[in-house]
Amino acid sequence: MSASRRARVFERLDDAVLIVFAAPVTYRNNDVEHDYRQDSDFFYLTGFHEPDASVVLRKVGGETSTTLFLRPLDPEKERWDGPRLGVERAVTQLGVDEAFPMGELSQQLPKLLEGARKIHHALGKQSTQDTEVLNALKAVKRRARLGSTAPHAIEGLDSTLHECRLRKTEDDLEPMRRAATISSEAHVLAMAKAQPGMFEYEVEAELLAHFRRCGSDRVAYGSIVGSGENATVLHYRGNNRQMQAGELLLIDAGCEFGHHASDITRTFPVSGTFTGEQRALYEIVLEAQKQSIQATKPGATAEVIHDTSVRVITQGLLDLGLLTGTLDQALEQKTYRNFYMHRTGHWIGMDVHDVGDYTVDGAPRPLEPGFVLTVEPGIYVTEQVNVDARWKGIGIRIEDDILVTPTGFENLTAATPKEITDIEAACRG
Ligand SMILES: [Mn+2]
Repeated sequence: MSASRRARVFERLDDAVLIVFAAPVTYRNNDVEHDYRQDSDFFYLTGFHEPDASVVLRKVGGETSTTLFLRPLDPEKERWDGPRLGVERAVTQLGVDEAFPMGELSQQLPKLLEGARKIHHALGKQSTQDTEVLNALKAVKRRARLGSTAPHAIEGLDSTLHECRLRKTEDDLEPMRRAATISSEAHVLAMAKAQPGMFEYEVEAELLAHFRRCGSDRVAYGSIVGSGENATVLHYRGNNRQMQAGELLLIDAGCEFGHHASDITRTFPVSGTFTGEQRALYEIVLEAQKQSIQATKPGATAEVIHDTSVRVITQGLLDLGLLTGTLDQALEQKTYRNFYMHRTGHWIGMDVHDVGDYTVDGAPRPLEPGFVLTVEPGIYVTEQVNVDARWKGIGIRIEDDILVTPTGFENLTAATPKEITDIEAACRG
């Protein structure tokens, strides 16, 4: 799998060397580490879970090679932290051409850079990594005076590796579908479990338990479980309020499976039945989301998808009297932003906010088969907005993960109920 991924990256290299480092270990306090999660770029190229490693893809004169640097075996440390792959096994197990101990990177990297015109490296991400690359460049430049060629530019990973990650293949879609299924089930479970009087964290616990029970490694991002007015806080993280009868509960939660993310938002009534106001706003968001999903196809842009939602939401708010004036005025003056202030989606893949440029030559990027993006319009009526009190404190978002196919789209998270009758049925359990 990593070999075919590397092959696609090599197609985008031209007399260049691409360097990616494993995610560093970070500490919570003293010797207690934060949970380790491999860097997605590194994992894409290697399928390798260990920290303190680096991979170098070199393509010069049409010849390609992959060199991995990793921790050597260390029986004493392995007794504490578990087995390491080790240099000897790396070549056969990971299918790379060569492997060296990480300690030899500074010696080997200048040799790998020699003859290349360009370095692809995520400059500015980690200063220690930058130093490693710049020192190697300095070393090869010194040698260049003796006749060899040194790279004359450092470029990021956007035009090479990230273009590949943006285009999902079956190797990506299989874990993405699994993540989507697990997350979808968790949302259905949450709808059944949530009751007035429960705390938001009790619902969060149900989500997390289901993720882990299904073999998910971790959440793809911090879960948002926001009841009542908390649903209007876009990045609400407290998850500690007691839910009251008659309120809505907004859950934005998705698990990671096989290093791939899912991202689902659903909003449902804690008591199991929408009130009139909740229903009226919910139907607008649902219609906006459906129309935006329908607009998803090759050649369309994230801009078109966003504008579709904005138009439906603005018209809906005008119809209910939450906005005034004509549709054109409200769109022109952007008054809808008091209720809908975020974008309608983002790329999703190994990372929940995945890599990939959103514009090409300054223009919105046309979608291609294999792109996966979220479609997640919402309406949020905070206490500050000048509307009738009965609308206040209602926050609604509906989010699915949409794969662009040759003929249109496939909704990877379609199994999660979102029609009002289906949601109310799921709330009854
Ligand atoms: Mn999202």
